[in-house]
Amino acid sequence: MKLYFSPLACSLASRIALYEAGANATFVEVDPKTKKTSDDQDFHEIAPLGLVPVLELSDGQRLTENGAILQYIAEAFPEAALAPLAPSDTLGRARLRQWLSFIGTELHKGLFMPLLSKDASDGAKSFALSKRDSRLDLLERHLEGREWLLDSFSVADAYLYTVLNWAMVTPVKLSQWPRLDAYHARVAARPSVKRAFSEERFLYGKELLLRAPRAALAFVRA
Ligand SMILES: N[C@@H](CCC(=O)N[C@@H](CS)C(=O)NCC(=O)O)C(=O)O
Repeated sequence: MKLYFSPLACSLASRIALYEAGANATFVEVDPKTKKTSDDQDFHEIAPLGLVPVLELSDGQRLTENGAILQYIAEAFPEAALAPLAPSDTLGRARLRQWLSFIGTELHKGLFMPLLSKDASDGAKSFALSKRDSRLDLLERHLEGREWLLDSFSVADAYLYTVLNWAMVTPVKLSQWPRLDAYHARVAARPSVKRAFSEERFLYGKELLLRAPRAALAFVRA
């Protein structure tokens, strides 16, 4: 398998899932600005919208959309137990999809994307911010007495961890939601997550150094 990714973007969730699964995977970096890949392809030829992640399978077929890729990895490596998979567990399987949809729509695109985008207007940013408390309050309530979104660690946790990382560069202060903050730290402590994060943080810092050396210095110090 080959994962097309950009450092610290939502594709980090797929990298975490691949590490958790022990998958034999390679990784191709996509420059989000030029859309060139680290193996010198035009990423638009691979993904028409130019969005990571893309997972390329051994027969060359490609999958897009984080939610679909994460479920694919969980199903391709059942021994890693990254999702409820039993055919009889209809509700468990639906709960996984529920959380993946919530993270993808309410958090990734609804809350964080406008806050992170240089192109979003102030109006778009404040509209997104108006959704912050209700969405994070919901997670805070859900995490009462729970370690993970489902009964055990799943690909949904990899995705939620990834979008919560973006809080540090937005007006979302996780310390206001103590259970969510502790949950974020709990996911961050998993060996697969530590490895994925430190690899991508390094690549992100490298990119930043080329483009904005001052910002890179601040990033390294943070
Ligand atoms: N619907 C897609 C969205 C993916 C997405 O937004 N990817 C971002 C990184 S988090 C991206 O590639 N952005 C580059 C761009 O907007 O040009 C999914 O869920 O996979």
